[in-house]
Amino acid sequence: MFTGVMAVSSTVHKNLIGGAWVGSATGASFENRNPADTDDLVGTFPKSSQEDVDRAVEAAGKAYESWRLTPAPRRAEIVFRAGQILAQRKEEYAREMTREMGKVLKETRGDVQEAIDTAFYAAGEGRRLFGQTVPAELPDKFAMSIRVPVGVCGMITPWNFPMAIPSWKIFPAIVCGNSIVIKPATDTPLSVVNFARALEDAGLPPGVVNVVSGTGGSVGAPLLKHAGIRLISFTGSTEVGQQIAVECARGYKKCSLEMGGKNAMILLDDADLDLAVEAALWGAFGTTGQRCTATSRVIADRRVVASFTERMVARARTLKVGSGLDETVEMGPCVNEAQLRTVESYVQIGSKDGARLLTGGSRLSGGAHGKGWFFEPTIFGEVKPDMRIAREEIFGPVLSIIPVDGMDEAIRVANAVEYGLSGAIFTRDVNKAFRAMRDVEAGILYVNSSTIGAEVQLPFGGVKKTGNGHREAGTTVLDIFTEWKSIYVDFSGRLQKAQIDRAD
Ligand code: UN1
Repeated sequence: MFTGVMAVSSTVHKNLIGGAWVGSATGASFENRNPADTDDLVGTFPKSSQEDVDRAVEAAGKAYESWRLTPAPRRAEIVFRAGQILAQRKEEYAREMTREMGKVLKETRGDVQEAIDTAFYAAGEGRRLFGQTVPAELPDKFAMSIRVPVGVCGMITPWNFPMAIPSWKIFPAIVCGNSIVIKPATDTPLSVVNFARALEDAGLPPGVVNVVSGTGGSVGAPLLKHAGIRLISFTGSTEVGQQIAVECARGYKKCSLEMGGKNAMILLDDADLDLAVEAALWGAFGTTGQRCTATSRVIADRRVVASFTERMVARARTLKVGSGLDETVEMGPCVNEAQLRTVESYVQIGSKDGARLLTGGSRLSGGAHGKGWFFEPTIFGEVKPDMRIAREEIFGPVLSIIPVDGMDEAIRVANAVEYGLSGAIFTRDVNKAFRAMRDVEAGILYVNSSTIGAEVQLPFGGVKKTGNGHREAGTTVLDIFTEWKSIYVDFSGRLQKAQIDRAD
C-alpha cells in the first residue's frame, strides 16, 4: 500500500542482467523526476552504454539456450504467476507510475491492469501456439507447420504506457520461447524495473529478461546494431521508427514497429451528442492526450458542430488539472518539458494557420501547478483538414474540431492523414456505422465510443505511417515473436518427389 513515506523516497535503481541487479559499467546514472513536481526525485537509474548492452545480449543468448527448450506451458505458467503478482502489487506499481510519468491514478491502475490482462491472455497461449496440419500431396507423408522462437529480442518501449506496452511485447515473447533485452523510456524506467521484479518473483530463470536503462543514442543504438539480436520491437514516434527500420534492414533483423496516430472521431448529424462529448473528452484529454490512440480530431457534420463544440468547450473547462496522485484530478501534466514545449508550439502553429482557439492554449503555472509541466485542455475550432494541427501528431491535450458536410466528406477528411491507428464514428444509423467500419483507414475502429481503450485480446496496430504491417496483442502478436517452420515427414520408405511424382 501507498504510504506518505513512499511519496518522498527515492531509490538507486539498477539494470537487470543475467539475473543480477547491477549498475552501469561506467557507474554513470540519470535522474527520474516527477513531472507534476520536479522537486520530487523518483529515483536514479543506470546511464548505460555499449558495454552494458553487450553483457545483456550475452546473458540473454545464454538463457535462450535452455529457455527455448522449456515446454511452452511451463513458460506460460511463469507468465501467469507474474500476472498474479502484478495484481497483488497493482496499487503500489500504479502509484509509482503516476509519480514517474504523471497520468492520473485511475489510468495508471488501468495500465497495470492491461499488463495483468496480457499476462493471463498470453499464458493461455502456452497451451495453444497453434500450428497447422495439412494433407500432404504424396502417400505416406505428413505435413505440418510449427511455431519456433526467433531468438534474442531487443525491445524499445515508450513512456506513455510504461508497463502495459512492455507487457504486450515481453509476455508473449517469452511464452514463445524468446529471451529479451529491453531498453525502457528514460522517463519511465521504474515501471519496467517493477515489471521485471514481478517476473523475477514469479520464477523466471536468470537472463530470460534483461533490463538496460539509458538513452536511445547510448543503449538503443547499440541494441539495434548488435549482431546477437534477431528482432527489434519498437513503440514510439514515426520518425524514430523509420530509423529503426533502416537499421534493422542493414542488420537483417526482424522488426515490428508501432508508431504515431492522428485519430479522428467522426460525428454525424444523428449522433448522441452528450455521449460524443464524453467520449471526445476522454479520448482527447485522457493521459493528457499522450496516447498514440488519442482523439486529436473531431470531424463533425456542420449541422451539429456548433452544439457539439459548445458542450465540449464547457466540459473541457471543468476538467481538474493537477498531480495524478490526487484522486480528484482528471488530467495530469505533460511527461516532460520537451513535450510541453511541443504542445506550446502547436498551439502557436494552429493560431497562425487560422484555426480558432476556443479554450486553453496555455501552460498552467503558479500554485499547485508551479513545479510541473501542466498545460490546459485545449480545443481549436474551425480547423481545416490541411492545417498542420489537423495532420501532425501533437501528443498532448490539443483537440481540433473540423466541420464537414456529411459522411462522404467526413471519411475523406478522416483518411487524409499519413497515419492510420484508431478511429471512431458516432451515429445511430447502422448502415453508416458499417460504411465507416469498411472505409476508415485505421487498424482499430470504434462505433459510438472513444478512439482509446483497446482490449488486449484483439490485434493492436495501424496502417500507413502508424505501423509496418505487424499487430501486437491478440493472437497476431505470435506472428511477431515466432518464426514458422514447415515440417514434412515421409514415412513411405522411398524417395518421393513433390510436384513430380504424380500419375498424369
Ligand atoms: C498507446 O497509446 O501507445 O487503446 C497505447 C488504448 C490503450 C493503449 C494505448 N489500451 O488507448
